[in-house]
Amino acid sequence: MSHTLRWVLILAASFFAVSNAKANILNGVKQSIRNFPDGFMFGAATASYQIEGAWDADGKSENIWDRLTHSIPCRIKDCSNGDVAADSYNRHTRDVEMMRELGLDHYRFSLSWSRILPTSFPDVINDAGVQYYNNLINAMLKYNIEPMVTLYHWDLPQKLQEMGGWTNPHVVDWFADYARVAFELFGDRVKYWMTMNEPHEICNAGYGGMGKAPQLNFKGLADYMCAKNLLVAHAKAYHIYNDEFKPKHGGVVGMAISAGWAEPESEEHVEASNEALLFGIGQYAHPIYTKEGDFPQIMKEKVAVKSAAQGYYRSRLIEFTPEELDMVRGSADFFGLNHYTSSIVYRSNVTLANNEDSDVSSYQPSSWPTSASSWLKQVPWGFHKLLNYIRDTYDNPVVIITENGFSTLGGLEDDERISYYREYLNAMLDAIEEGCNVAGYTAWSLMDNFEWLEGYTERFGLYEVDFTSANRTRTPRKSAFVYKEIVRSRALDPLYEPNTNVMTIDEGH
Ligand code: GBH
Repeated sequence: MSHTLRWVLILAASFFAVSNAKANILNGVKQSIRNFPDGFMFGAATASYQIEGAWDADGKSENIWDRLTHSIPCRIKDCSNGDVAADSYNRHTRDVEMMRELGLDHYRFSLSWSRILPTSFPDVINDAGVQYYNNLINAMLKYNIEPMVTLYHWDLPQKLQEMGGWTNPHVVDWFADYARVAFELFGDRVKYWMTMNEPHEICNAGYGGMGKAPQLNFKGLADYMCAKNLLVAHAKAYHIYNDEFKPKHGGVVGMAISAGWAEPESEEHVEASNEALLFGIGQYAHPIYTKEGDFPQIMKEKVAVKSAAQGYYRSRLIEFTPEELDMVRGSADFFGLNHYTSSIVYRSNVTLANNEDSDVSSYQPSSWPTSASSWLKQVPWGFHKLLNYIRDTYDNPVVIITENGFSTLGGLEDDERISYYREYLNAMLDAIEEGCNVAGYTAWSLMDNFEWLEGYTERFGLYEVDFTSANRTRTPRKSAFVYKEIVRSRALDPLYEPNTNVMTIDEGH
């Protein structure tokens, strides 16, 4: 089936989302099987630095996570790093076998910029690095698994960081050149592209705070410079693909935006909830997915007023030029959504301290089921509300859930993860029934991996990885068997109990 045709069918299918009587998994009152729409795509995701290892193999150069983990080792909770990680650079055959076992329609992974372009620029293309991705992509296609590729999942070449990274406006061209190289190398086979993974984490955690490399910790300034440059870089890559590659390859380009749902504490905090969403998802989605484009109006006003009161000569939020605004507006074929959790928000005192711009505070009640990650609680109704918000705010775009998942401390019996997946998929089906245009779902993660500052202490994998074994043995968890059955049957059966003795390769793969 042609790619465009398949896309049209997915769109049509979501309008006729078939579903049996609503299953009530939460209360266990009525347990029934719910079907997913025809053409719905199931996948799993990873990211280069988190799984590949081979940090300096075959000509790869240093990136900002290599630098962070090597220069300040115990910045990472278990003093670990991604030098070897799950060793996927040497194990793509096993990785593809796992995808076949699960029966995945697609696999989302990211490219390592410094593995493909060791100088950061297109003057030197590292054949060995390219070969690794070719091997991976070709093996997937052989078994009918659609590659979904993220160009940038947080591992910026170190040299570019030393020139300011995402705060340097030239990053627009640096990224556009890298994107072009990737489209040229892999565009004949890769039809789904994401430019960035989670701009909010890149800019707000990496430049505004200490949550991610490069830990610049310059809130309200560096994060806003990053945000603007990153959006323009994304848009430039989008237009390169759209103008030069789409005509021959017919693929699609989007971004994976992270968003939690912000539930108002009470009626009087509805405005705070609205603002939390505009400062969160809106900061990055509004410029791309609304008709008017640009950062949300309320955000522009708030930052401008505070900046003036603080004595700055101009708003800390960097404005787009009219040309940039046009370039960014509409620069996506789909809405990639990474969603994990929700919080309760309330209006907090307006403050000028520490460049706090949103005047909203949040918390998660301790009664919400918790994971191994401090920030991640199981709140399926928040997913449902967020999907409806995206439908209403961004004119019902095609949404691909590009990440969703749950962490444990390890172990093969992961009933909490199973419960999380079932309840979130159930909430997603509610949203689809209500007209949300969700075309696919991607579990985070295919396998355990380097969980950034948490090292290997928090595990998100459907497959457990033994990081102490030389060959990084992968073993399916109970959740892998349950996910496999969901993908096989295209249905959610809350009572299904897997036989976890033997994992087989799915028919058709
Ligand atoms: C994703 O980000 C990443 O794309 C992926 O690489 C990662 O492995 C996966 O999630 C699991 O973490 O102030 O302490 O509450 C998730 C993004 C990370 C955003 C945690 C919110 C909360 C930090 N989220 N973060 S905290």
